[in-house]
Formats: sequence, C-alpha cells, structure tokens
Amino acid sequence: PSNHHLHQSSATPRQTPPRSQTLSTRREAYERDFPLYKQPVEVGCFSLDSRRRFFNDSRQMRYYVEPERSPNFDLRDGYKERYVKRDENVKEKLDHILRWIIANRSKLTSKLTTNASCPLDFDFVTWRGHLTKLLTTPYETREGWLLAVTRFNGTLYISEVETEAARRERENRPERNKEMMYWGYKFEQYMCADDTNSDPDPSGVVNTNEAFCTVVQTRLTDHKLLFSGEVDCRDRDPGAPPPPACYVELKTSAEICTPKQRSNFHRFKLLKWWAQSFLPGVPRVVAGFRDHDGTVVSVETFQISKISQLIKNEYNCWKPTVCMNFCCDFLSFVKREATEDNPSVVYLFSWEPHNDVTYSVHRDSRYSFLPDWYIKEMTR
Ligand code: 0WD
Ligand code: CA
Repeated sequence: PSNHHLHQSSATPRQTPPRSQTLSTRREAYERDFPLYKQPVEVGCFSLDSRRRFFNDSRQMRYYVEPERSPNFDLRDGYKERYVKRDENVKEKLDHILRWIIANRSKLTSKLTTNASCPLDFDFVTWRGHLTKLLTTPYETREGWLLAVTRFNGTLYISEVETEAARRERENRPERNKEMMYWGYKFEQYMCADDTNSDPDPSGVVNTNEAFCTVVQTRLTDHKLLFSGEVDCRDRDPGAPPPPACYVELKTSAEICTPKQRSNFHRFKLLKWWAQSFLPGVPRVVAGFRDHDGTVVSVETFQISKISQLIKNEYNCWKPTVCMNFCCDFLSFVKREATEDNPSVVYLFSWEPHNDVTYSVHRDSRYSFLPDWYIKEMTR
C-alpha cells in the first residue's frame, strides 16, 4: 500500500495554496459560519431481529413511555441471566444499509429511470455513527479512527475499520465496563414498550441483536448524504410529528454531584449526544442519571436544539459549527482524493489525536467491503 502523508510538492502555480494530501483537524481551522445542513428526511427504515436478520420494515420499533421523575430503576437486574449480547467479532460493515438500498432502489432513483444501472443520486452512503465520529474529531483527544472509502458508480461508501487500539480495548474490557454497557440497554427496556398501548416489560430478555434503524437523506453544503442510524424509540402519541421528529434517543450517565462533574458532562458527554442526534434530526435525548450501583436516580430530557445554549457558559467548550465544518471539509477531501471508481479499491483514511488526517490506497485487500451481491445487483 502506498502512503500519502506528504504534502504535494513544487509544481503548484503561485498564488494558489498548495493542495495538501492531509487534512488538519485543528479547531481554529473550522471556526466559520455554520454550513448549510438540510433538514434530514426519513426515506425508509429497517429492523434487525433477535438473530440479527434484516427486515425491510419497522417491526422492531419501540414506543417511549414517560417514567416517574426518579424511578429507581435497577439497571443491574438481569445482567448475565437475561442478557443476549450481539457478537462483536462479526463485522457487518455497510451490509444492512446496502440490503436496504437494493430493497428500495425504485424509491431512490427518479420514477422515469428505475433501471438498475442508473447510478444512485447520493455522494455518500454510510452509518450515522461514522459521521458522529467525524463531527467530534476536532475535540477528540483519546481515540483515533480508520474509515475505509470506496467509490462505486460515482457514490462514495464510507465504512469504519476497527483500529488496533479499539480491538485491544474491546478484548481487554474490564468486567465492570461490560456490566455498565448492559446498563444502557437495560434502561431502554425500562423506558420502551413494544406497542403503543402496552407497558415496558423489565422481566424480559435484553437482546442487543435487535435494532430499529432509520434511513435518512440530507445535504451538507454540496454533499448529498444517505445514512442510517439506530433509533431507540418514538413518541407513542398518534398526534406526534412524523419521523424523525417523533424519535427519542435514550442515554444513561453517571449522576452529577459536583461542579467539575457538571462541566465534564457539558464538555464531553453533551458533545457526543448532540452530534449523534443532530445528524438524523432526532429532537430529544432522555437521560437516566444513575449512581455507582446502577440505580437510576433521575431522568431528564434534553432538547437537541437547546444544547448549544446550555454549554455556552462553559470555558473552552465545543462548538457545533466547528464539528459541522470539519465534517464538510473531510467529505470534500474524500471527494477530491478518492477518484478511482472501482469497488475493489479502498482509500483508507486514518486519524490519530493531535495529528492530521492521512490516507493510503489499497487494491483487492482485506479492507474491501462492498460485497459481490451488491456490486452485481447494482451493475445489472
Ligand atoms: O462500526 C459501527 N458503528 C458499525 C455499526 C459497523 C457495522 C454495523 N453497525 C450498525 C449496526 O447494524 C447497528 O444496528 O450499527 C448500528 C447502529 O448504527 P449507528 O446508529 O450508526 O451507530 P451509533 O450512532 O454509533 O450507535 C447507536 C446505537 C448505540 O446506542 P448508544 O446510545 O450507545 O449510542 O447503536 C448501538 C448502540 O446501542 N451500536 C451498535 N449496534 C451494533 N453494532 C454498534 C455496532 N457496532 N455501535 C453502536
Ligand atoms: Ca441510546
């Protein structure tokens, strides 16, 4: 694999700034007006069942049930006995989204051109979670990332590759962390019902294979995006607005007891929560604050549109405009550099904290991620 972390040399004409094959992640470089981000529109959804099978429908949708203010949920209940954990060694890459695209091809291309050889009208296809990582990059000091990009029929597909550091962390996860990961899913079970009229059932099994995902389209400046993200639940009121405005994101977090803890919550946690829900247009996060023993001591709703106000008094805090401008410039960088249209070529974009983004190019390597069934279906 050829590495490209050197700045392009000499031959650039005077006046034009040299085009770099790296991208800065310094915050100061992205402090400008907020870029155009179109209201995300849901174009479909899909479900993954308890065995991780794909369905082109909303069968895994759950409904938000308002709890008491301090419900005393025991998040440790059922850990081990009533817990089925998704196999994290299975790397699904973009497969579920690609399945969804094939199943909904006619909805995506204009009605006059529904033939399979018509290119997709999107610049980028990816998971929402990958975009969240991009949004938070200028403020991230701990974890780097690897994003594999393939250009195919003019569309750029972005799929994450687990870093060596992330794999080591995952394989050496302390038992306490494993239990705390369960707490997040257990909280969902206390807060969600399977039907509009039923109650949550905390006696059931927590199975993290199950998922309901929304598929949204939007535009960030001149980048047309199609991405999917997992949604925890929706407002059960039949008069609620249509998706994604009726969706609710659920989170757990340690209870806040000191000013230092409050400041850290604003500076680090709210950044991640804002980025994740802002992208698909999910308007609110409902947070369960828990003590060290996994008891939820309070529940609070955060409106995504109010988070930037909430953090403004924090010294040296994150800014939404920096997040969005960095993401936008990264996508422009990818468009400019990932030029060869070939499903077996991967441009591997790589970033480590305190460094620029770099990339390398790989042909027919272990990084190739577009499956043959997708390539076949889309070139038919
Ligand atoms: O590398 C990844 N993030 C991959 C994600 C690789 C391959 C697949 N996926 C997919 C799965 O199909 C899953 O259903 O991730 C989906 C969720 O995608 P997303 O919404 O883009 O991911 P993200 O926003 O990071 O996470 C949303 C929720 C998480 O909830 P919290 O409240 O903790 O943010 O999805 C869950 C988790 O519950 N989740 C995952 N589920 C399956 N596989 C994964 C994952 N790798 N990461 C987070
Ligand atoms: Ca959640």
